[in-house]
Amino acid sequence: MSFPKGFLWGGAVAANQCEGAYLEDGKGLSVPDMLLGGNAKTPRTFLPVTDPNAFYPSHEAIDFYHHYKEDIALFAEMGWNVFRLSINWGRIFPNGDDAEPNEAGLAFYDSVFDECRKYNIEPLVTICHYEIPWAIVTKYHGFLSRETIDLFVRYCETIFTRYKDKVKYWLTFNEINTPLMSLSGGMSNMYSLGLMEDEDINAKDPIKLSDIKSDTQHKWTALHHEFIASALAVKKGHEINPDFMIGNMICHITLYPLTCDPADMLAAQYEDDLKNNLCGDVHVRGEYPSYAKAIWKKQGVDPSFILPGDEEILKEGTVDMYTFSYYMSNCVTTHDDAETTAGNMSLGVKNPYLKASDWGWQIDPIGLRWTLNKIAERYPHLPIMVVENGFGAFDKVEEDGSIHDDYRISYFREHIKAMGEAVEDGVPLIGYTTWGPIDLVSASTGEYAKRYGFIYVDRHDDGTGDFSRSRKDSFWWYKKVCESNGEEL
Ligand code: BGP
Repeated sequence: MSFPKGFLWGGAVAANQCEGAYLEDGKGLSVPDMLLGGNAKTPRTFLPVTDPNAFYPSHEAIDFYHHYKEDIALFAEMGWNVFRLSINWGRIFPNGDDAEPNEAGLAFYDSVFDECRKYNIEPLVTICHYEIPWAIVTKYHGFLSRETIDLFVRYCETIFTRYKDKVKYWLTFNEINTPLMSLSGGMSNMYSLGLMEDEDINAKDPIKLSDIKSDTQHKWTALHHEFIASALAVKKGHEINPDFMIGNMICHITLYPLTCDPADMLAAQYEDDLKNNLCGDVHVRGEYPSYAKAIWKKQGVDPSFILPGDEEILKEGTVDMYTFSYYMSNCVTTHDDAETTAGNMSLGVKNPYLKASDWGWQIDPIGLRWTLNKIAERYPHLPIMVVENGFGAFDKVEEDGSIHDDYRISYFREHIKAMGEAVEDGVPLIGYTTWGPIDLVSASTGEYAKRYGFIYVDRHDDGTGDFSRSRKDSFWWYKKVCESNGEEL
């Protein structure tokens, strides 16, 4: 494999899934702080923090807040030159609309970025990774309100100004398209848009995430407001530092027609446009694509949320790079007898040629090569980065403390090979950050047991564990990959 010189190799985490310290140094509550744990069979539930005996995994997570120096040293040992992390909005503006930012929160990320720089690791910062301050949900219903656009832009201006010499790469919203995925409904509306109805906000008993109510018109309205917020942020960022590279972030679940029935082909095209393409088209081209109107018509949506002036804002705030997460693919069919499968907030049809993880996510490295080519053709010359890819699995710790995760190595080997082939195909791929390089809390299930890391963390779903870190076999393997620029797989 020959990856371009200077290719970015590293890993990705989100603040709410690793930091813990959920109320420390002035941080306010954010959406994930309201979520209890679940597992592959039992869905996560939502309960506004009222129950002192309940276990909220994000409250302590893996305590990155107090272990970041040790963790970044381990990342450096693997030979990384990039680390994707998110800033937890609630550390900077605890209530979202505070008059002044929280200095302790700003100082924390100063230290994290300084630590990265010490090892020549470039931080890649997600500005909002499912971390909308809870007060913005209760007071403004998240991005349903246009006031939240201003709150977001002020938050961006604050961090862009503060870190303008420490951070070059930024992503506005993590997986902005998940509210358009079929399984997500209320769950990703809440996660992604901060959108909840009062009845759910005031729940006294745990609610299954899949039961959180969602309204289609509200969803599209809030999503439009995120597009506007993202475009304004890009514009503001470039005013503060013209060298900033600011990207979007799409959850790309590659979709194939199950059969060569033309009706399946058409259905797959519709689903692909809705779920994978629409958000990227708005971010990259600065306008809604032609097919958006047909989707809104089909879903009974009135696009009157597009106000005069919005179209200009979208045009002026197009992104500098396209980034996406890639874990799996799904099939689409119009035939009734197909076997369905769920994974990564999406419901799909099983692909008879693919195996799946213990959580049902279908493993498809060739799909990554296909997807990279598709994106490169759709948005010519735009730099592309794969900013999440990984394998959630149960790990077994041997008596001597070693962890032989060859299944994880083989998942990564095949996906990195596919990226190398895509580079040879001509795709302008500039970097790769694996998901959860250190074990952390799963977003969909809230588990610790669904482990992604090269680094094991002693922390478990019953709340036990001493947070100690240790290297899995995959740690040594990925170190070799990073140090050889992808040549040694
Ligand atoms: C993506 C999210 C991440 C992450 C990952 C793995 O959708 O951006 O936050 O968690 O998926 O998913 P899970 O944690 O549910 O296994």
